[in-house]
Amino acid sequence: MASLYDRVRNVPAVATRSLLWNPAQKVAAGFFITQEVSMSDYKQMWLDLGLDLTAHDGLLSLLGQAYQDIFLSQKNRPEGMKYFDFVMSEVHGLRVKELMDAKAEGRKVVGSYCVFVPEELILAVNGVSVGLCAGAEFNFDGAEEVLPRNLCPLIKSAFGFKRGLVCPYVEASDIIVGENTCDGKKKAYEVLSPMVKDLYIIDLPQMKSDTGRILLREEYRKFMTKLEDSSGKKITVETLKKGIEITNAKRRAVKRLADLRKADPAPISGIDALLVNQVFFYDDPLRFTGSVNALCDELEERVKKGEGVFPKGTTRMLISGCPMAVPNWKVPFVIETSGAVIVGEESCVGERGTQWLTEDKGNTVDELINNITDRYFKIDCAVFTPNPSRVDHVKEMYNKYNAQGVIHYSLQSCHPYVVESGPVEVALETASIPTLRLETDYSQEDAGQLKTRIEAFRERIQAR
Ligand code: BJ8
Repeated sequence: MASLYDRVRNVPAVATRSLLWNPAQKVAAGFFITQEVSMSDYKQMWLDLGLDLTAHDGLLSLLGQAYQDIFLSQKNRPEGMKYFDFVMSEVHGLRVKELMDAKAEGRKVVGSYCVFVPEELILAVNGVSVGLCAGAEFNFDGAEEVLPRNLCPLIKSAFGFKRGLVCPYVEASDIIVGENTCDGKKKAYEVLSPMVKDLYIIDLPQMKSDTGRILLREEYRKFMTKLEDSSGKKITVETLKKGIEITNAKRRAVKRLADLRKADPAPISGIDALLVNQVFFYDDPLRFTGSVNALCDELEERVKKGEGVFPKGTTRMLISGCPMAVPNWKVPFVIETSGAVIVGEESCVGERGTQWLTEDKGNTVDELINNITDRYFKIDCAVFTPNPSRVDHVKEMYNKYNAQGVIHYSLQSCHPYVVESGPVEVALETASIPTLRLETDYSQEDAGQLKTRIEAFRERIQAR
């Protein structure tokens, strides 16, 4: 089967750029356009960033079609999702233009691949934090020229995008922050280093011990210095408190959204809620927070009226496992087209990444760094050993969201999550929580097989 990279090169010119909406569609979506940017402006921006325009146009076109099929074809979508449709329609356009404008004002764009990179610190130097492209099977041939074939698709995707010159975020980043988490990422950053202008690595502990916490705090202090040196701005109590406030507000908004999914019928589909959690990593934080809260206002009304996206009584699933970066929508789409609704994500693109707030009390930068360390040290990524709080969190979410089954999702060759999936399944099944373990990649080849297994799992739940 042709890879996404091969397919984008064969997209007819007339079909290109369908992901970018025209102005009338933007107005219809309720987006306030202060500045109209022409297509030729974008083209020049992408050229200036060094993108491969042919491959990039083809990629946008295919993503546009996928978006239409997966998101826009849903019934009973909340009106508030139009904002997120708009953001996605401009994810390589207007949002990148905003980043370029921020850079022109002297602000630093900081790209990353992990939720251990504290946005609070980036905001404290008036920087812009963005997640980098790693969610599609794009140019894996190019990635496999420098990486082993049997590596996690998320890492190969990051290299495929970079080497195929189609990710404007990685090209716009002044600093790319890597982290010593899994072995795959840790070693891949060594290979990435000569390909990007400024790669900074945060060392992370592997155990939740006292020394582990000290290491994390020292690493965050060093990262703070790196940001100060790069931006020429000193972090103060005031700027750091502001960064904490903005980041916490984002987290509160997505927690509010998560809470509304307790209702039956679910007021929003899992695939739309996942999209909101994905946009979390790209959008302007204040605008994002306002848009999520507006969506929640609407969902509250739906819950009061007993309205939902699927009929009351639809089988409720929780997803747990590896993060799903844009446009990794395969498994949620298969679940929600197999007679079930997803009511929560125990994932870094979901509650694992957002459940904790950062304490904002403190009179010194040092005290605030301690608060940031305390907050991030609670993240129960499977790279930690042992990692018992993750199972506790899955159980808690299962009860809180009135789920009926857990689908554990691992990416192939992701050793931390694949290995941990066994003990997680045992712990959940022992607690009478039906669990299905899936291991997949970014291709579409196993979609049919996944559907068969998910439908059988749903039937097993219904027969209880
Ligand atoms: S905190 S989950 S975002 S490391 S899927 S690259 S673990 S082999 S993405 Fe992650 Fe940070 Fe942990 Fe979250 Fe490695 Fe697994 Fe690939 Fe992964």
